[in-house]
Amino acid sequence: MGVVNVTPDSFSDGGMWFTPEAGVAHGLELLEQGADILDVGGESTRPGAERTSEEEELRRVIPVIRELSRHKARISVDTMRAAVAAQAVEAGASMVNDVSGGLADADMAGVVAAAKVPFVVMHWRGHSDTMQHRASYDDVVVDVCRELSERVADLCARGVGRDQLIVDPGFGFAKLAGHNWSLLAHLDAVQSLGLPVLVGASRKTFLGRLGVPEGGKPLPPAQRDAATAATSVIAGLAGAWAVRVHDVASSVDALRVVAAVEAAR
Ligand code: PMM
Repeated sequence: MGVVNVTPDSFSDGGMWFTPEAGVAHGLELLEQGADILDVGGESTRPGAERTSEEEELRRVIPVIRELSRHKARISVDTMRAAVAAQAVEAGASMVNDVSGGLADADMAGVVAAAKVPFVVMHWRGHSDTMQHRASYDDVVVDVCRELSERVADLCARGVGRDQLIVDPGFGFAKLAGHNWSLLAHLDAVQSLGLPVLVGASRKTFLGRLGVPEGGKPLPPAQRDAATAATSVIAGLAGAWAVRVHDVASSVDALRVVAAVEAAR
């Protein structure tokens, strides 16, 4: 899954693909590199970010989705808003990726149930302006799996089919570096929820801190792609359904290695 952020302020590539034309061109480039799905988002969720208005989010994502879907791309919309999800599906998206797992907008479950499209349920504890205050766990792996299964039960009770759901442990969302490493080390626990698993570790700060002395500045996001590809290998070996990445080419290569090794077992 290749990331198309149509935002001025995403932490990893903010502003680079902000016009509709740039967003579409970037999406096409990711398809060339081997992406199976394009995840189009119009609201930054970096730690500390404030919310984008619904009107602005729609203005950003709908033209890009409409144009990319004319190129037969499989498109997911990265949104926490039911109205954006509904209009994105009308414009050609065939999947909804909600970092709040349906918690941010009470109408999301109904929209997804009616649209009958796959729905990514990410582990989430609150909006970006406050989420890092909520990074407290007894056992991060146990707690994240429990909270994800509660979301799954709630969504199913609201009419979403279990077969529509994909789960994501939410790297970097209400997580400190140690929490992210524990989750990456125990993806098998997330797999044991019995649903497809999406891993979104790409370019996140915990990767940029590797090899940097305590208190030093993390590597800039664009220099985290080799580390990201390593997380794609870990995800692939754990049996993840997909990885959500900014640099598609390096993760496609990494996953080809995993596939070749699996075939040789
Ligand atoms: N991370 C970001 C945005 N959307 N969606 C899912 N399912 N999982 C993630 O980990 C995730 C996401 C933030 O990263 P970005 O600003 O680079 O898009």
